[in-house]
Amino acid sequence: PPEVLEPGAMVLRGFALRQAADLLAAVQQITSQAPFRHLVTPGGLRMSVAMTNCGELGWVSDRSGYRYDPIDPDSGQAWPAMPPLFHQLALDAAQAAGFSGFAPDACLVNRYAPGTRLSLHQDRDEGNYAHPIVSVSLGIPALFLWGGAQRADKTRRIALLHGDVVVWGGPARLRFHGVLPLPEARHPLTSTSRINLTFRKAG
Ligand code: MD5
Ligand code: FE
Repeated sequence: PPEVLEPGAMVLRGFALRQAADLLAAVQQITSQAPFRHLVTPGGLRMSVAMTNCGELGWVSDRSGYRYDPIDPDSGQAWPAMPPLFHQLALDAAQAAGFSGFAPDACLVNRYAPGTRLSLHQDRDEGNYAHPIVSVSLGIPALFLWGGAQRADKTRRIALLHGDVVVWGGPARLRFHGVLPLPEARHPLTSTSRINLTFRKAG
């Protein structure tokens, strides 16, 4: 049964387990075209999470700011297409959480190595906050930080394991959130990494 964190935010434990190996094979295919890279924040800091994208739009950051871009700035080419398996999984997970007809045009692929963290932030670069965000966790488990509407609000820690899917929508869409430093561990499919796929309708 879906675990409701609060209205609009649901954890679907193991929802992507069956497809996990195929998802990771597709990530390898994507990164052969658009390799993982460490983006720089507008403030000039190198992000510890390594990122790439697939789909019509990709999330990028540089000294000029954050944006969704149809072109990979490293290659000058379009991002790799979103595999049908990714699109279907995001659609099915959103549906299971009560959001029908989710049509993501962007999939951010995040790679966490041991010690990598994602500091508390909101996702505010998308055009329409009425669309949910679907997040798929693969590989090493992470502790996710789930906060409130204000940066200073109290946070909860939620363990996200291989195959877990979270849907963030409605009133939960703009919560502050982050990821604690990834522990040293081994996973048969990802070695020492955690991979997170984040599906959005950005355009
Ligand atoms: C991750 N990634 O585990 C997370 C999964 C990111 C990011 O945060 O921005 O790449 S997505 C978690 C998320 C997304 C949108 C809203 C909320 C959480 N939320 O309201 O808590 O790599
Ligand atoms: Fe985020």
